[in-house]
Amino acid sequence: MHQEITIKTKSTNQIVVLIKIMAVMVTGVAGEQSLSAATMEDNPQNIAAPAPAAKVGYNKLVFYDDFDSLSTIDVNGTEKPGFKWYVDRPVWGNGITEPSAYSISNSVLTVSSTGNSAGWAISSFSPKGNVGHSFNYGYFEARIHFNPTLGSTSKDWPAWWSLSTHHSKLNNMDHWAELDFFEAYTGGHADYTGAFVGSIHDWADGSKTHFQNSNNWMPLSKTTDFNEWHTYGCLWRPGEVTWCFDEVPLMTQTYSAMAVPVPPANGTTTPTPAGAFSILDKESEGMLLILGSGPEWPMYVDWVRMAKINYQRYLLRSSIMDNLNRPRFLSTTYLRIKY
Ligand SMILES: [Ca+2]
Repeated sequence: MHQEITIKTKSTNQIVVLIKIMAVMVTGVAGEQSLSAATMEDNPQNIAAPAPAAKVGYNKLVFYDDFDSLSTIDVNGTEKPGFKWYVDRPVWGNGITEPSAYSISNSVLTVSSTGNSAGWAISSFSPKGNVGHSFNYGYFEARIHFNPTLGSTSKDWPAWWSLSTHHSKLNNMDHWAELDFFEAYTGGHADYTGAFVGSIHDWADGSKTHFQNSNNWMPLSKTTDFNEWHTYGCLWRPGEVTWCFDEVPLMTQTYSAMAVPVPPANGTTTPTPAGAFSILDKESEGMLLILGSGPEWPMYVDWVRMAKINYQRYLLRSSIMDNLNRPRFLSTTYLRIKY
């Protein structure tokens, strides 16, 4: 899917109207949610976008954490703005993730969970505080290692994933999406097989209706050493998700509101209905990012990166106001949104 919009104007009145349109388009089409200026400033400009992202023009890093200190984590559970990671859990979860479940040493995050949290330890958004960062579309990547022999010891497993922010905040059970970038999936207290498990979940009707991509289970090479660093990535564009291991594409799921997804899904009804998975692109509040595992099975994370199209300059330009609080545009301007 490809969309390009170009608007040119010359009159001041037109520009004011356009600025309002741009604000809607930037949040609604480009889909960035709640990204604070502080976070963007924290992103080192000299780090290139990951290759699978740059290849499709997602060349702007908009969320980044090298885990150099705990200062990016809301360790006190304030649920206030200013952090990249929060420790409260979705509204149906009890308590917060305790400090024993995460630590940082030598620029590496060790993360597990406090238990009974479905692998949710820290999240880019605070569901209870209603602050943080959620995303629509982009390339999501983490550099991770873990011990693959601990599967049988643990109810949960290393996971780097995302969930509907709206659902996490309100526990709305009508219809919501989950996008799992990578799971060392075991199902609980079982050996890890060495597969890259990457999934889209289309949940509805209080979980009674569920579709999941049928190609979500991709065995990796038998020689893969999970104790070594690897990158686990997921490229999400409108109607298309591709999972990547060490930046090499593994599998792709396409979908649309009007057609049966390709490949067809596994789920509660067969054949797969048209429109399955398209809920992912309709999440108005975006998806929050989650890192976690079981208490017995820690996951080590060097960094997290998230890249998407470079539209920041439009946000910056539309935020320049004169002393009467009018947007300042003195010359011809144009808007281009491309994805
Ligand atoms: Ca690091």
